[in-house]
Amino acid sequence: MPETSSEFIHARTCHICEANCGVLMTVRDEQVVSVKGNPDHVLSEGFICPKATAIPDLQNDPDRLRTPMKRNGESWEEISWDQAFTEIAQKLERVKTGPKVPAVYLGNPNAHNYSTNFYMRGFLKSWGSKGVYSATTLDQIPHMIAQKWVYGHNALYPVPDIDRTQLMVIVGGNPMASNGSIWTVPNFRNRVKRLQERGGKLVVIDPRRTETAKVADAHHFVRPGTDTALFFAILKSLKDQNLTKPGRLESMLENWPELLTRLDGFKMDDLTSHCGIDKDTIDGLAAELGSGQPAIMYGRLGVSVVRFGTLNHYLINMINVATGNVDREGGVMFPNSLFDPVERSGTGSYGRYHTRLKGSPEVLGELPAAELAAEITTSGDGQIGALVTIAGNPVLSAPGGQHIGEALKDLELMVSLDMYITETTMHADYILPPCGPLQNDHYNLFFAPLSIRNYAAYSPALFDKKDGSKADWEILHGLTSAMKERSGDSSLPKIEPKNMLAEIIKASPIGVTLDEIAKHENGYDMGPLIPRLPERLKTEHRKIECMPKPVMPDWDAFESHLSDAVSGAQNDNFLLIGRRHIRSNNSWLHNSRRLIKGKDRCTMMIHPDSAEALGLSDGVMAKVFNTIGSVELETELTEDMMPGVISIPHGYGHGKKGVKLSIASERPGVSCNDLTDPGIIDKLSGNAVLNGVPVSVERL
Ligand SMILES: Nc1nc2c(c(=O)[nH]1)N[C@H]1C(S)=C(S)[C@@H](COP(=O)(O)OP(=O)(O)OC[C@H]3O[C@@H](n4cnc5c(=O)[nH]c(N)nc54)[C@H](O)[C@@H]3O)O[C@H]1N2
Ligand SMILES: Nc1nc2c(c(=O)[nH]1)N[C@H]1C(S)=C(S)[C@@H](COP(=O)(O)OP(=O)(O)OC[C@H]3O[C@@H](n4cnc5c(=O)[nH]c(N)nc54)[C@H](O)[C@@H]3O)O[C@H]1N2
Ligand code: SF4
Ligand SMILES: [Mo]
Repeated sequence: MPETSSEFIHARTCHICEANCGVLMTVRDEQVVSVKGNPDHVLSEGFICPKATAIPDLQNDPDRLRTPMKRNGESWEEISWDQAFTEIAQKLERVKTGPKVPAVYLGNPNAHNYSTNFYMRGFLKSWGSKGVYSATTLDQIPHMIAQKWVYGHNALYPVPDIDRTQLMVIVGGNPMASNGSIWTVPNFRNRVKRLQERGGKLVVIDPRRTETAKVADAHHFVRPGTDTALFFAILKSLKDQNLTKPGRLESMLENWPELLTRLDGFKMDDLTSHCGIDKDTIDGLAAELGSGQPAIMYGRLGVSVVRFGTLNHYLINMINVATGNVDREGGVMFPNSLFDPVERSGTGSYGRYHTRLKGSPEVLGELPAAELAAEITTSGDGQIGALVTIAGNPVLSAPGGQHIGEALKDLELMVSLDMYITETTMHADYILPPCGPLQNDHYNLFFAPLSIRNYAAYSPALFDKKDGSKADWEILHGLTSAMKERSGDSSLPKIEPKNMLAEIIKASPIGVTLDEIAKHENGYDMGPLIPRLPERLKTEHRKIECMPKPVMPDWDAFESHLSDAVSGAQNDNFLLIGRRHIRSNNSWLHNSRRLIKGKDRCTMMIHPDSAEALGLSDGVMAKVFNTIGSVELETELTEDMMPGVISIPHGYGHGKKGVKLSIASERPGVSCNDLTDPGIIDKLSGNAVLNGVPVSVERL
């Protein structure tokens, strides 16, 4: 409640991560003076993490750009929006008349900004790029393509119904730090407590004893990059123990017996020795998953950004099918969202065109970000000459990022929509900064289809844009209009995204308006998830496909990989994995003093036994290297690491000359993506391989 006439409470959704928590901001004299969790929010129940308290820091950060910037040699010049749009359109046209082509890189924050997306398609068309390189191919495209092949649509996300399950198995995810991913599950910690209070269990499988493993009932180490063997072993064990019980799904399955038969090709011993989890443990897990109770197998980044990422997600879905836990309360379920990507868009393309150099297929319109550097630097027809990056930082986020940084210097035109001069945008010719986060409104457009309840939330902007700033969508509108004008096309109408959203919601069969939703400051709750199959299936035969043909080449490839691994000698290399911290978000929250305080987080975690063999002790500088690159950073000894594995977080490396992040560069850290290999991808999806990377370690 307002205490003085100029003080009020502003309720909004935190836009930083997928949890979409409800926050309450006390605003006094046009300044946010406190940020708290909204106790009445239907999903987050009062929970927030420290990142939400940094939203005002982002709004007020003096390093945040307020006007368009044009490069002038080594320095930057402030220019007007009109000048920026006109010059960019002109220069793009020049590139297009030459032999080179324009390209696009889309970063993660685009998913958190509903309005940008309404202007994206038109922009991409005018910019003239075939497909986009994106953070999706550093992340979740294996989920999306597995869903397309199994359920018939890339947006049919099977969401863990944690509030009604009895067993949750998390493989390669750390929601205690990440707050959940492809799974909008705010207040994860308390949901786990409630699961445990009702006699249920959380099991974590991860090469690090993570924050999530520490609140779990059981944790098992797995050798990085070998979970495919684990998933096959669980399926095989379910079969051998007579526990495959799809139940009500039975009549919806296509090629189910064929899948079960093909499992006979594996020897259990090979599978268990490859992943490093013994047969008893696997049989025990299978018995619990297949006991008939509501149970969930869920995998995230640790099993996505690996060589067999798509095969992994297909197998996870098959385990949930085998135990009858797809489309079941307490299993994985399909949310019902007002903006329904399943009904509104096609099922997504695959292989309509291929990358020029490596011939990787376009997947849902996306191209592997791992291949971006080579596509810029390798001459020939189709070489990239102009690039726009929208809310992305591939130099720190993509494999072999240092090579992307070098490649960006070769571009004839580079434009970045970003509010900071980062490791990536420092190479741009123009940086176009969006308004501050509190000048945007918010709607959970992409996260409703991933949420643990059917719900919607709209929050208005807190501050206006009288300061002359533009939202991302307005920048896209300005650029598109300028490009259209130059090519003699009619101009682009400027429609408020909120109005477009209102139309979409009005058209939904649920029968509610955006105005109505906006009145619900605590979120508009439409209840728990409900069973929706078979009606929702979009495969041609309207069944769940258990042996999708496009997956099979990697099934075969895994079989030969497994036999090589089993017969081959162990090498002395370490395997590098990543990690996330609750006070950080990818590469871009390191400029908030309150978030970076405490000890340095960009360290190399290693097990004491592994360290001893190398003469490394706590705090000592180590060199980590391979054929891709080399970094030097502090050692952090911890029994939480699996021996033979090291962990370095991504998103650091702010020490490059030209970066303007004054707080972040005080403790810049190093980029683990200077070590990840752009030459290896998940073949089916084009996704990067960022975990399980072979490296050598030395004491400095
Ligand atoms: N080794 C390793 N690498 C990884 C990962 C890993 O686990 N390990 N994780 C991968 C994953 S999952 C992802 S999603 C990618 C992320 O990859 P990217 O999306 O390329 O990187 P971010 O660090 O999220 O960069 C976001 C950029 O957008 C800017 N930004 C923030 N908000 C806005 C906004 O509202 N508008 C605009 N225009 N700009 C904005 C920020 O300043 C920042 O420069 O990284 C991947 N890289
Ligand atoms: N605080 C914070 N929250 C975030 C982000 C952030 O940067 N910081 N980023 C957001 C983004 S873009 C995303 S995509 C999500 C990611 O969300 P999560 O996937 O939950 O987050 P990660 O911490 O990357 O978890 C991956 C886990 O996989 C483990 N792992 C690594 N390799 C392997 C392997 O081979 N096998 C197995 N089984 N496990 C392995 C790692 O040790 C790690 O614990 O988080 C989102 N939320
Ligand atoms: S978990 Fe933290 S960053 Fe994510 S939405 Fe909630 S408050 Fe924001
Ligand atoms: Mo991500």
